[in-house]
Amino acid sequence: MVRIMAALALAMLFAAQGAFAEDGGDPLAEAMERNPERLAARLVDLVAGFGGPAGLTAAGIEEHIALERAAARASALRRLWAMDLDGDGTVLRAELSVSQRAASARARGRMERQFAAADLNRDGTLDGAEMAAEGQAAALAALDEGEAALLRASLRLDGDGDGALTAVEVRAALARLDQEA
Ligand SMILES: [Ca+2]
Ligand SMILES: [Ca+2]
Ligand SMILES: [Ca+2]
Repeated sequence: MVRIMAALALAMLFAAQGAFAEDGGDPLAEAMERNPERLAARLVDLVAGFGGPAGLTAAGIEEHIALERAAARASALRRLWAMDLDGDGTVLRAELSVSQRAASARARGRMERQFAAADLNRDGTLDGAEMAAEGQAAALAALDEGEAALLRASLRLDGDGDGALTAVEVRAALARLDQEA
């Protein structure tokens, strides 16, 4: 019974991988093919920045994704909150106007655009939920799901299978690619 379950689990895993490949959705293979040098530089930087003593683990990759997104979210929210002149958690069009008067000509247009994009229900006010949504959109624009999938998939280059990716393993994977080409 246990063996049947195991065989079933394996079959399901391969079926899932097959479906994944048919989508053309192997972000790692695509990135390696497109620009191997750039991918290697990116991954080696990531290993250096977020890797532990053994290398870059799945947890380290998630930390990197979360930090990148949080930084983008924070700067988007900071821009919006800077316009909340009375600090009540909403930005009225009147507050936008005062903020725009204090800004450079170039910034005025950008503020207008950001305000319009964030005002989802088009009532001329940004409420807390709209600002949070804008922050989340900025976070995903900084590091989208495709990029996150690529970074997560990079653990497949973990040559010794210890769950941690090292710079040596990244370079070895690219060297293998060179030999195959
Ligand atoms: Ca306000
Ligand atoms: Ca609104
Ligand atoms: Ca390893």
